[in-house]
Amino acid sequence: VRNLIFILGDQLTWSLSSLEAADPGRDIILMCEVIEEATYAHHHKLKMALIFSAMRHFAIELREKGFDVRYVHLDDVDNTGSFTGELARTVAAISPKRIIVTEASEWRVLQAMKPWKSAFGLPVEIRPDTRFLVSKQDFQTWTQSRRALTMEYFYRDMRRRTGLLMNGKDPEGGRWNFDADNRKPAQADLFRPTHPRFPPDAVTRDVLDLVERRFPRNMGSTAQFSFAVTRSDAQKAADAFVRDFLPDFGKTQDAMLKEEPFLNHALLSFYINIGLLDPLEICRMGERAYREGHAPLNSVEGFIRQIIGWREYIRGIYWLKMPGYEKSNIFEAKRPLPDFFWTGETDMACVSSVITQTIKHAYAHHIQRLMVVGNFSMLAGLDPYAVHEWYLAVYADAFEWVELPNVIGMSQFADGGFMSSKPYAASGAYIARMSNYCGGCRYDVSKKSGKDACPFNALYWDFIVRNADSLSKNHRLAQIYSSWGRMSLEKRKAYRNSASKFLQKLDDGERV
Ligand code: FAD
Ligand code: DLZ
Ligand code: SF4
Repeated sequence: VRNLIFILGDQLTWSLSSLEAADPGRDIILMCEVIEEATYAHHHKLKMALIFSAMRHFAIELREKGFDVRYVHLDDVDNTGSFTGELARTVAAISPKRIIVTEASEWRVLQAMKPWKSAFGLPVEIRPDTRFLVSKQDFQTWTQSRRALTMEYFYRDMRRRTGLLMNGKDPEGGRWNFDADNRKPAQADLFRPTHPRFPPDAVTRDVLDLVERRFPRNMGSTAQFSFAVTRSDAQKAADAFVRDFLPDFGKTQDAMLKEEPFLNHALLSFYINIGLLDPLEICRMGERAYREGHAPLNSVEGFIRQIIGWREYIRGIYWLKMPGYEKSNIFEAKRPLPDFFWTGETDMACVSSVITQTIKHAYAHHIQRLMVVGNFSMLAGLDPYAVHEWYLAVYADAFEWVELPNVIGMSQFADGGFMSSKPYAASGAYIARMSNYCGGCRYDVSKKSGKDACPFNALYWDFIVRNADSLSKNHRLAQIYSSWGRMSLEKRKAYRNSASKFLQKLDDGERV
């Protein structure tokens, strides 16, 4: 009698807990493309194509290893359209002894798994997802006994736990964090290597056709598809990152250039999140590059911190706060997303550039997501739930467990500071310092108010003042409130008038 092993679209790895002790001669594997998953968000075409193609390639690998794989295509006539429906159909067809699955990474899907046992009258083994360093339980334990959930302390524990960049009990280089050496602006560099591209094979081309045919109105175009869709190609992308980009990763991590959307970033999150790459293995590759003298400590430490620090911490927060976290809205912001979120058509050169790049590549790097689109959304009082839905749709690496805390907690501060000690709010000066967007903008970043002034300047102060009830007791903002207090009445009025005119234009659907 057979086990039915159900593998989801972001579980494409041999080291998956549900595949432990799997027997090709006995067990059967189910994978399915279903309309419910394709439509719960308005996924970017490139995101959907990546997931379907990587699923199909993983099914081929499983078959090559002798597994009996039941692979349901989106277009199959009998496809019921949901995980539960497809499982029911398979159970009826093969009468397995039990179902084995690795827990879903998202709350919504895990909820759908819970009734399976009673629905099918079979044992259902939901195994933990061992691709993360920290279990949900361990994270919860870490949070007890703490007043503030500071990522930096969590990260230090992860360094100790993994031994990454450790010298016995001490951090390599005598410090845990080398960010003071990072955060530099960048120059366009014609000699910067280009990130590898992976031309579509026949399997991927079928998927691209499918996505264009079934989802013609979703964001983007599949014409430029160049993602890796197998573990071996994703590994090539990781090798190229460590070789060509990691050495300067730290220095340019926060910089933004309109000509270079990728700079020295890894472009690996999409592969890590669906299982093609193992996060710890990538960190070990980074550490090796440091030990061999190929990459400096500030870069390698920064990179490793993003993965064993931020990525794990974010996942911990998600499971701690779900369900309900998605509805957080401390500022009671209600404004719908402007149309330019779907077209990039705005005069704000920074926002336009990041959204246009997002439409083209289903990618923007961290600071573009946080300090351009995220910052604008929070300053303009956009509804955080709508902002969350947008982020979940448009980035190829977006799965709710990682997207939601980054958006609701880190970027919108909608949770009132559960995750961050102060909002990531900034005026145009920050964007001008870290990018080359402002030079080509119709707005003037040095002007504080009036119709040609950079909208971020007035919106920043409007945000601070409008939300004083929620923010003015935050000691990290004390200086900001005292600057406002010292400002002349006239100046304050000019800021608030400018902001209010801008927001009115936004509400009237006029071009801004
Ligand atoms: P790099 O900048 O090269 O970083 C290396 C790796 O570190 C990434 O591949 C990723 O695995 C990890 N990492 C870095 N920062 C974070 C973080 N804050 N949270 C989790 N992992 C991190 N990341 C996603 O994977 N999916 C999302 O849907 C997502 N949504 C985001 C939304 C907002 C508003 C913000 C501010 C950040 C979001 N991030 C998300 C985090 C981060 O922006 C991306 O992981 C990163 O840009 C991916 O590109 P990269 O591989 O080139 O990363
Ligand atoms: C994002 C996505 C999409 C678009 N389609 C599928 C699918 O057809 N089949 C599948 O198994 N997974 C898909 N996914 C990923 C899931 O929506 C979800 O993110 C994961 O199962 C984790 O909960
Ligand atoms: Fe963005 Fe303001 Fe600079 Fe224009 S001037 S690019 S709106 S920060």
